[in-house]
Amino acid sequence: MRRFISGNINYSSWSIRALLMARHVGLDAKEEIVPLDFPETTERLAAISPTRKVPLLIWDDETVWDSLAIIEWLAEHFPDKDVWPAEAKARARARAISAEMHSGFPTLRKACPMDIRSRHATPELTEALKSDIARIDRIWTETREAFGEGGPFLFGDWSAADAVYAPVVTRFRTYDLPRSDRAQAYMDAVLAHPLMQTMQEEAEAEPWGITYGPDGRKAWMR
Ligand SMILES: N[C@@H](CCC(=O)N[C@@H](CS)C(=O)NCC(=O)O)C(=O)O
Repeated sequence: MRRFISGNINYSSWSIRALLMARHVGLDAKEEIVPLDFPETTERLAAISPTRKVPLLIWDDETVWDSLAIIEWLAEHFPDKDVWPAEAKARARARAISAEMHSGFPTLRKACPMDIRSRHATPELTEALKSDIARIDRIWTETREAFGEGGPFLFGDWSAADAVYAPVVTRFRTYDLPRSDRAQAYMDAVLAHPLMQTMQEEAEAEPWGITYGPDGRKAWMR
């Protein structure tokens, strides 16, 4: 029995990174959503996830948690699906920029929580936020310049690196963050990808909302 458990498509950026790649490889798994920030959420997650977090891949008797670990699992089990770029230098760069996203950009994450279907005012562009934004713009433009010749994505064809940055692309759109023309062209390609179009539709259809207030996050039914 294979199950892929994620949080809300609209809000759970870690979930959609791994889910995009699960769908990219055609993973045959039952997709389930545990909506975040309801009173029962932690208990529901504790019953299945050692970290009480999503995403989570249950693969027969193996449980894999953490978005990057799931992506690596998919890369191992679907070697013909080009989860990472095929060429070694490109693959190394793809892993480096994905690890950088996974462990960094706390200011951007805090100031601009993912909310795919909504549009919000641009937050105050503090030096820390400007620095995160500039670094991301540089990652997109430099990677495309060095490796993107064969197509519109970071390494030409769609890869895990694009899935890792997809929630950042939607944040740039949601909060209308400043970006270069080349970053905009990359964003347009990501947002037009069929897997992203499907996620956009799913995010719009979800019945759950989350409000970010001074007392933390609160879930509600739309
Ligand atoms: N490093 C983890 C982060 C996972 C994470 O923080 N997931 C959030 C949702 S995006 C979560 O499950 N939160 C649990 C909760 O809010 O109760 C990964 O990459 O998968």
